Amino acid sequence: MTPTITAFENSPDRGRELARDMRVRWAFEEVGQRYDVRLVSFREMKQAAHRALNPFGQIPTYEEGDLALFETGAIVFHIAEHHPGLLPDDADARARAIMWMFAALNTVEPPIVERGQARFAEGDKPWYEERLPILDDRIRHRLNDLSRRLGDAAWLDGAFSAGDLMMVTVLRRLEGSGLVEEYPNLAAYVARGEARPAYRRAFEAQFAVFAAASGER
Ligand SMILES: N[C@@H](CCC(=O)N[C@@H](CS)C(=O)NCC(=O)O)C(=O)O
Repeated sequence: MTPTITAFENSPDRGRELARDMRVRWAFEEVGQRYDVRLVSFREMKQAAHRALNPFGQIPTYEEGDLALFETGAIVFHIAEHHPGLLPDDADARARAIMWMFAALNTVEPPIVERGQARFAEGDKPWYEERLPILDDRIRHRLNDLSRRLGDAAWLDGAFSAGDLMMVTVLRRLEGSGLVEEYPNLAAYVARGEARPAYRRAFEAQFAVFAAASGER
């Protein structure tokens, strides 16, 4: 059965690969699983039919037969568990790849989300300019440690895994901030992720939705 995910009908990021359906699309592309996409408007996302899939009224969601999932961590993990290619066979390496998925979502993403939300909700407030360096330093705190751990390695723990997929998409949310560029090994890590053919295919599919909605190419 072909799974169906939801995505923004008109993404506020203007097709810059930041909407979180990108993670799920990328995972599907890495494992070679076809998928369908149902586009939803902001209004639809907040209505009962969508909230039955995701009580928080967000995208993406995942449906396959009787199974409905929300949270990109859960969705990517589900895809990785059911297809070869995103989690190592060795039990310990597999546990570490899963650990990196959690690290991306629980330890690295929160300060990045806080920065984005501050710009959205407080960008026009007098304190915003003063607050921004504090938020940036919180992110640097995480990036310092991540950069040190990654060192010269291509990926976080041996071969590319769902942990890298999640970490790259989390770091991409810093696009335009200049923060990742302060760490050449992290910038190269993100670029390596973006250069993967599966990433490119996922991006093209996601961008096509934005281009069709906006008339851009
Ligand atoms: N923790 C959730 C976050 C989902 C999320 O924030 N989705 C955004 C799009 S990238 C959204 O739906 N935003 C609209 C809203 O929250 O109203 C996940 O990883 O799936």
